[in-house]
Formats: sequence, C-alpha cells, structure tokens
Amino acid sequence: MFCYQCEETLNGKGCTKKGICGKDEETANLIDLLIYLCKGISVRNVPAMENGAGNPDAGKFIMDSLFTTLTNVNFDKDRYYQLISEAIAIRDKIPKAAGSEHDACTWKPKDKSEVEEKAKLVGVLLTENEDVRSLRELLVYGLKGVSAYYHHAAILGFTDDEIPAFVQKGLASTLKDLSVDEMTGLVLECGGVGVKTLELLDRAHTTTFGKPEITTVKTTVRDRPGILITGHDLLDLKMLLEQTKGTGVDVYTHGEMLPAHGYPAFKGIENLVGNYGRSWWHQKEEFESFNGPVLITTNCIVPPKDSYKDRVYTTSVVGYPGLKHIKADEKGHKDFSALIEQAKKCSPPEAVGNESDLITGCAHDAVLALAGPVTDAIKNGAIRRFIVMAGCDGRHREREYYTEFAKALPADTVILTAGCAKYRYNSLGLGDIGGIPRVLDAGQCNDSYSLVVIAKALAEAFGVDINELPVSYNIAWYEQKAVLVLLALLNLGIKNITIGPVLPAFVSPAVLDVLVKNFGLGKNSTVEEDLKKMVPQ
Ligand code: FS2
Ligand code: SF4
Repeated sequence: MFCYQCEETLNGKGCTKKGICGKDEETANLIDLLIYLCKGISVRNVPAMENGAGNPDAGKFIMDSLFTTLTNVNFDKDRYYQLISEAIAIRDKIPKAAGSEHDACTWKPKDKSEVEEKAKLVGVLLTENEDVRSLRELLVYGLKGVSAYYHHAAILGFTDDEIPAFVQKGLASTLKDLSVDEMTGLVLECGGVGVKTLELLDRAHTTTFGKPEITTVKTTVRDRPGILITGHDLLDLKMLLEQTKGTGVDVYTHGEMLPAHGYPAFKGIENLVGNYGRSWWHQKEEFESFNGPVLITTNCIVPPKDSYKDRVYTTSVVGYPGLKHIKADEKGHKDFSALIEQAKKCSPPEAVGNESDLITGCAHDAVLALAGPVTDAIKNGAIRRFIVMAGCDGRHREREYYTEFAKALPADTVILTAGCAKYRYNSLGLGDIGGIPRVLDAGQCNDSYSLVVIAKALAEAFGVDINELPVSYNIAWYEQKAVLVLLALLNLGIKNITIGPVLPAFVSPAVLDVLVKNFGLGKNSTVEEDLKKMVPQ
C-alpha cells in the first residue's frame, strides 16, 4: 500500500502499512485497483461515447466509486470487492478502443485471490517519475472532489453530462504519456469543472431547500432521546426529519451538517433541536456521549469504538465493516425506522460542554442581501479586510494555528468560511461589525461556491480585479474535496493563497515550483508572520 492523498498521511510522506485514517493495507490496495479499473473504463468509454456506442451511465458509476475512495468514506473491503466486479462488468460491455489496449482495459481476475494480488501492483507508485505522478495524482484527487460534489447535486436531480465526461477524460489521461504542459492544463481544467460542479450543487441545494438565511443555532440538549446526523447529505436529513416527526425522537446535526439549520426547509421543525459537538474527528467522544443512534451520510467517519458501534448507521457511499447500512430503494427513499426504534430505547444526549450558540447560513444570497452595509463598511474602514479561512479540520496539533490566527485577527476583519475548518473558531464569540457577523459561515465545504460568488460580487461593486480586493486566503486542507476547492480558486485566477497546516505530500518540488511561480501559492507560517502578510497595516 502507498497512499498520500490526505493531509494526515504518515510523516508527511505516505501511509505504507496502515492508514492514519484507519484503512488497512488490503482495503487501501483495493481502492487502488478500483481507481485503476475506473481509468480503464474511461479509456474505453470516452471514444465510445463520441461515436454513440458508449455507456452513458458509466460516469455515474465511476464518480460514485471515486467518492467512495475519498479519505474517511468507506472502509468496507466487501464493498470494494463488489465495486471491482461491477467495474469489470461495465468495462467489458463497452467496445474496445482502437489500437492496443492498456492493461486497465483488459485485466480480468479468475478469482478473489487474483484481485487481491493485482491490487498490490496498481497503486500510485506505478508511475515512477515523481513529477508525472504528482500531476496525475493532483488530477485524480481533484476528480474525487468533483465526484463528491456532483453526487450531492445528482441525487437532488441536478445533472450536467459535461461533468462526468470530464471526469472520464481526466482519468483516461492518467494512463497516457502526456507532456507536463498537457497534464498541468488538465489539472487547471479540473478546477474549472469544479467551479461548474459547485455551482450546480449550489443550485440543487437552494432550489430544493431554499436560500440559506443567517441563523443562530443552539448547541444545548433536550431531555428526550435523539438521533445524530453527520456528513453532508441534506436529502438524508430531510427524510430523517419526515420520519421522526411526532415520534418523540429529536434530531441533532453534527459536523458538516450544521449549515442545514440555515435552510428555510429545515426551519421551524419542532424536533430539529440544534447542533451537537464539533468537527468530524471529535466523534469518538461525541458519539459516545450522544447516547442515541448516529447516521453517517458521507465523510468523515472515524473507526468506531465498540462502546457505541451498535448504534452507528452508514448510508450511501459510506461504509465500515460491522456497521448497519441503510440503502435507498429504487425511488431513492430510505427507511430510518430502525434508528428511530433504537433511539426510543436510548438515554437523551449528554451535554458536550461547549454550549455557545453558533451562526451559520451566511451563504451568498444572505451575504449579498447585506451588500449595501458590507460595501459601506469597507468604504468607511469599519471592515479592513476579509480572510477566507475555508476548508477542513483535522487532528494535527498544528491546526491550533487556525484558532490562534482567528483570535489574533484585528476587530475590523471578517472571516469568510465554509467547511468543517470553522469549528476551530466559530465558538470564540468574535462578535460582529455593525451587525455583520465576524465569522460568516457560508456552509459546508460543499458550499465553497458561495465564497466565490461573494468575492466576485465585491470585485464588481468596487470595479476591481478579484485579486485587488481586501481579501486574503488562508485555507486549511485535509482531504480531496479541499484539493478541488483549491484548484477551483486557482482556475478563477485567485493568487497568493496560503494553505496549511502542511503542504500536500503529493505535490512534488517541481510541481510546487510551478504553483508558486504562477499563483503565488504558499504554506502558512506563524500567526504573527501570516498576520503581517494577510492583514497589512
Ligand atoms: Fe470536513 Fe471531512 Fe467537508 Fe471534508 S467532514 S474534512 O471530508 O468534507 O470538510
Ligand atoms: Fe493515509 Fe490519508 Fe491515505 Fe488514509 S487517506 S491511508 S491517512 S494518506
């Protein structure tokens, strides 16, 4: 096994025996094989689609497979064996591409042991040249991000054929000998497809659930049993709320589900109590003290403790051996009655100890409704600068930097955030500037598009280039959706982005050099140094 796709990779180099995330060697290898086969499908399907003989549904399979392989989504070997069989079946129904075919298009196992053996041979290190490997993996991780965001839009009925077509073109490219310029071009194009996908998802969410409103969310608990829902899937939340109505069972959001409270569709629901706990990596303590069933709709899942394992349920692309899995029926309906019945027998949640109210729902429509006061505040100096602090949270001690940075920001600055990175500073009580919250939480990492819309609108209002705005970017990354958000920002021409807490292990020195020279991308430093740079006097 060799995996270096996330920020917590071992020693900043790569996980080789077991993932820091908890993935074991066999699972990590199966993930490599699944991706390899998705590349093989793509090599066949791209030309076949052009001449009308392709499989229009292959894109969906590939993208759901890529989502499954994100850090902290699916640890279930059986699921990977099954996906590998499905991949071969899909691939083999697509007409062969002209000329001699790559092994990924033709390899077929006789039995499970051949699958296991092959899986050891087709990983990241198959590409020997460090820079080629870096560009290929950067593209694959960006495509994983596209796939995750597209999945959420697609289940709400919002699709765009150009997006799965690009994912297949991108995957197929990684089996070809391309020039550095061609590979770099595809990486940047992936950022553009990311913008498009995020826009599609934004439309899917706001059309289905309404436009988010700035909302104060309670974090206290009630004296009734509850179900905790985490991950990013708002449709699952909707179904859960419909099914728990009138049952005496409360629902609490966790982690990336917090922004749900800002949507009109989820307002005024008697049993949607509030948010419980913090970001994903606190779940071992928080799932324990919650006492009731937990529904994990997407990443990030942490290998569960035996003490609460029997009340954790996964759904959709998420999986973990031994956990109960809720499948959708052919109409997309999910039956959560098992969770509801189990909840009734559970104790109410215990308070977690940080019960300050949280503000969310500061998505583009809500913030642009304040466009007048915001531009006035910039003009009269009440707001000196915006700092985009979007992204992920994670376990590394270095991430305390983000709390310290937020605390040290002068009172005339505003944080624009999205993603679970916000938990590092959203309960600090940073106040407001003339009624504008100093932490504007646009939502999940899935809602990063809002930050782009806000920045573009400000640039237009002031008649300046996006890079001339009083905005700095201090992004925290962890997994591959954040990689895609970064590529999207680069595609929009945003310069001088700072990322941390460490640089991605998969970016080779030569590729980093290109990113530094062309985009001014850099790693964060100390709070003092970065404040000097990002909030000039
Ligand atoms: Fe957070 Fe985890 Fe949102 Fe990432 S809950 S780090 O995969 O998706 O941000
Ligand atoms: Fe390691 Fe991250 Fe890969 Fe898990 S996802 S195996 S922690 S690099």
